[in-house]
Amino acid sequence: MDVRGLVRSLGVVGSVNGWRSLRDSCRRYRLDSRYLPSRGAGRARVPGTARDAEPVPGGGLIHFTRSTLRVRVAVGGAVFCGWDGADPEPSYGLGSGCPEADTRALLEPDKEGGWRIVSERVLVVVTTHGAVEIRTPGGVLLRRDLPPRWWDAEDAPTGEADREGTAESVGSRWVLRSELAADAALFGLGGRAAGPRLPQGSYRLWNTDPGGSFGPQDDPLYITMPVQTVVSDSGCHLVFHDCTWDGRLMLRDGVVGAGSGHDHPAWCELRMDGGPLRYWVLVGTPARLLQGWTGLTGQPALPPRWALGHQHSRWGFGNADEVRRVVAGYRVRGLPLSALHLDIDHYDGHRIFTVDRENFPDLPGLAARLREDGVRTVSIVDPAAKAEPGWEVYDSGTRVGAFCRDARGRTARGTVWPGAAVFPDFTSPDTRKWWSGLYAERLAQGFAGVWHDMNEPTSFQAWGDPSLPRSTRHALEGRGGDHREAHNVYALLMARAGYEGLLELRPDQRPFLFSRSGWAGMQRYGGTWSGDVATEWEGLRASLALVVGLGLCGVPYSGPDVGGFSGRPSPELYLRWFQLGAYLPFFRTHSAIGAGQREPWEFGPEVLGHARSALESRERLMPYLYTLAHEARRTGAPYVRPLWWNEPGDRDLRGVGDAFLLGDALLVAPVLDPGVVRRPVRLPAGRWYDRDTGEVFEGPGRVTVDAPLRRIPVLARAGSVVPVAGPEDEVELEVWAPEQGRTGGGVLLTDAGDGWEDPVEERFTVRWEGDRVVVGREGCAEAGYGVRVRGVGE
Ligand code: NBV
Repeated sequence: MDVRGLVRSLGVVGSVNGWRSLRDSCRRYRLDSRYLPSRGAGRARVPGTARDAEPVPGGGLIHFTRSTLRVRVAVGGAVFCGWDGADPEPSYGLGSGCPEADTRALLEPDKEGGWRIVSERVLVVVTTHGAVEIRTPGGVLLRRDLPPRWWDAEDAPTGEADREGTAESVGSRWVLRSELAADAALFGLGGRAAGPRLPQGSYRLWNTDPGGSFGPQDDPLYITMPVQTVVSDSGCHLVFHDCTWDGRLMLRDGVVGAGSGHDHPAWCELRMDGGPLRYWVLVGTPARLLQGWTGLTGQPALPPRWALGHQHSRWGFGNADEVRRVVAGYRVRGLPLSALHLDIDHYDGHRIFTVDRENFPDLPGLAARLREDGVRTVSIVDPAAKAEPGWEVYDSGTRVGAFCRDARGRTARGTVWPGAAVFPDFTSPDTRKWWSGLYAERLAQGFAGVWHDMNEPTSFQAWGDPSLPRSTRHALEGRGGDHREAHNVYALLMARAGYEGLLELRPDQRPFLFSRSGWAGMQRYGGTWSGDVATEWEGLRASLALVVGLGLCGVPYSGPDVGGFSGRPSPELYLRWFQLGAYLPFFRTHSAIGAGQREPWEFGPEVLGHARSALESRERLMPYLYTLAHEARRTGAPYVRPLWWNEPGDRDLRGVGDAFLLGDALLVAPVLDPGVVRRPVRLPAGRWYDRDTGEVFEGPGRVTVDAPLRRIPVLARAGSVVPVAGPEDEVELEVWAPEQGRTGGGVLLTDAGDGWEDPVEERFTVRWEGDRVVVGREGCAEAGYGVRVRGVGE
């Protein structure tokens, strides 16, 4: 038994819930061992030898003695590979179904004996034994998937739902090993604290609440995704294994020029507990990969403009007076605040979609008054509902059959904050519809957005996985199945229900939603945040890793609990976290109950002064950040990008985890260690200016930059145009002189800040005219905005 888990369940969640979770763990053991099929070791099945192939639109079906492989290239260049009859659909990952086939892609016999599918952006070679090679159109090898192996399920489950005769499939376990270039660096797999470049090791694909707070060594976390971006000298590619089941990826680095001078390839091996063996591959530059990926899984939701401002939260505000006091604290000090978040302590007895009327007697009134000061309110929403007959949410959910059932067909119960709790089955369209309607209550309370928590889903357990039993039944859109298949998409589908609900209830406004857990495609509905990151320097580093890694998985809007979730940060740690947060898309201070306050004035006058400058820098950058939000929606390019984004061939940049690009124009080098006032920065190619001092740095290479306590280094790329907010909130252009003989440019996207109108796009050009830097706007001679040219004679 996991002692940490037991202590946690008996202590932290209160002794009644502690004993409950002990009982839950025993019940889970009984249910899972009785109703889940046992898995013997058995002999693995492999595809055998290729017999023949038949062309189909976009590719072909290649028949082996013991399996079939479908290869299909879609318009836009994404390649689908499906073994053993696996089709692209149904899929929870794909945004709007399977893209059309690119009928120009051709199936041909390969001269080595196998088959090849030739298309515009990628060449797929299938060998006679079932290895699949992904090559550039010119033939350079990017990835070789060895023939897969399957272990077919021996026993069918004996659960209730199977007697109902659903079309449920009992997945076979499978293993797929892939060889990658010797210099390959791997990114992604969801939110991984050890990243952004994933060190060799083993990564589980099972959304997990780590319990307590986490640091870089904790894995897996709340969001796992079978999505990898691989960067190597020979090119970049992205692979999405579209399988929601539990699994594990083993990763081994390669060795360049090992021993005898030969390279040892890097490799990874994916082992899945079930589900279809199917995957998508995209090939191209990082920008192309993200464009293709969000083309496949959906455009990122555009946050309303206010969601890019500073937001503040705390678990334990306690009552309306405390909320008013905190907001007034921001106001009297002249500190900008965009939103205030209410955690579970505003609920009535931990019941979701309720309000504690004693401590928050008039929440709509409070929200309206805050709104007059420009502060929105955001509400936490947990999925688990108190199992309490007579309470409307429980009763209405029961009436529509919204809650998950256990393997015996009884309503599945777990333990969360309200004690005994039931869990909506978001894999059922009826449940989603019912759940969507519940958000009307939140809107009536004056909330402008929602924050989904505990949706891995978490159910306290005395030991083992803190979630529902794996034998728990799910609708899976009518196909039927169990929690092994539904667990990883639980939060994704909760987000879908929440997003659709908000959209239907308030069609003129963009839903603002962010979710702790999720899966491939979650960007369609909103963003995410770090979860309970530890209040330590290591936690600060991990929170940046998460944001960069998630961006490469198509989720551009995220950020950490500034200051860390647990414990009280030192003033220096708080300040450095705050300074980093000011350059991340989601900028929110938050803390655990009892972990002290995170308001900027709680750490002394010096920190307050520097936090104020960080807030001012954030406000000034709003036009740029909002442009990046629109670009993320249009192109999938995250606001926060790794330094290798434009130069994946620069190996030195691939391992950088302490700096990032914010859009194309800026490079942010936060301070992630104590006592640091100067720090090294690995620069991408080109000229860079310190945005504060104007000091010039030349890349590529390593330079040292000043990082005094009052600011973190932010460098601007030569030739860039950064739209910023002037003193009256009017847009100004901050223009950085291009290198002599070079040109530059930038873009500004503006709209009403909410709603669905297309943005106005303005493109700027920058060039030298003699010894003057001239800024123009496409279609006009003049820039049309106030221009401040920097980097000339500073
Ligand atoms: O709702 C309370 C917390 C919340 O403050 C935090 O942000 C979430 O990540 N929540 C987790 C549940 C309690 C965790 C101990």
